Amino acid sequence: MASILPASNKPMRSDQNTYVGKCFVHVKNPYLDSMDEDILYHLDLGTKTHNLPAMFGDVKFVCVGGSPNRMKAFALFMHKELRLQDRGEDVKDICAGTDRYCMYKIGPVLSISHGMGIPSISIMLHELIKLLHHAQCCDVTIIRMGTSGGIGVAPGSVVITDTAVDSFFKPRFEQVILDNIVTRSTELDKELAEELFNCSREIPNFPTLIGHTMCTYDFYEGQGRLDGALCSFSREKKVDYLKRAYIAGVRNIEMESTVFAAMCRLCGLKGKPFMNA
Ligand code: R2B
Repeated sequence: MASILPASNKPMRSDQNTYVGKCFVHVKNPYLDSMDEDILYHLDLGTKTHNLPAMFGDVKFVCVGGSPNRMKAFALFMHKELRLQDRGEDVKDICAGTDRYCMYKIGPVLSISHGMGIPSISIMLHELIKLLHHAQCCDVTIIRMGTSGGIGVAPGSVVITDTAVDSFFKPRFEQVILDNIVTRSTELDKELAEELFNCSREIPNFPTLIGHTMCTYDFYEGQGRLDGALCSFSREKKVDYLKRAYIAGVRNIEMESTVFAAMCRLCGLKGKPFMNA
């Protein structure tokens, strides 16, 4: 890699995001290059205060999940699996200066929490994508490992998402930009889904399937729950909706997958939500 870096230490790229077969993480913001400093507010990192290429340049896998405790547990698990030399207790929260998200780096793996819902994961993804871009990371795979509600699957099953769909069962994410709605595709990497599925088959008693994941804006009314503070539909309407979701190929419901799929796709990250239903 070093031999293809020009003196500026910025990789030369044959187009916006590739160089000799490598896929860089790219941003689509013409203003960023002219900024003197990029502060990643919610990660407590920045281009002037931190040497991002030295800290993160070797990252190949990013695993994200809602809860900070779960992502710390995953980091410790990865530390054990990768048999790293340093002690597990040395796994430190890189974002400890903020209580918005937590982040752990274990060799080439980053483990990051994203909170609940589209707005929360979207803020984290903007800053994560800029971080990976500034760090000149290439060929990065990102996986969301989350909890979800299963539809017509055995409790505890793992659903590997092939397509993230919205509440109308459509493979799209509608981003409000100023006062416009911009529709973005939520297609995910099919090969990665197959690869993960094949891995799951090597593990005994690990019920896993590939299916669509529906992403809602809300945990209660949006997911047909009868126990929220507000509920204006009948049990029959709920069951009818969930049946139609099942027929459309939906096997689980959560609250982050559409924006995750849309943003990762636009910025050159091979992405996949992977969830426990
Ligand atoms: C799954 O679980 C959370 C709600 O309880 C939300 O983040 C999601 O997608």
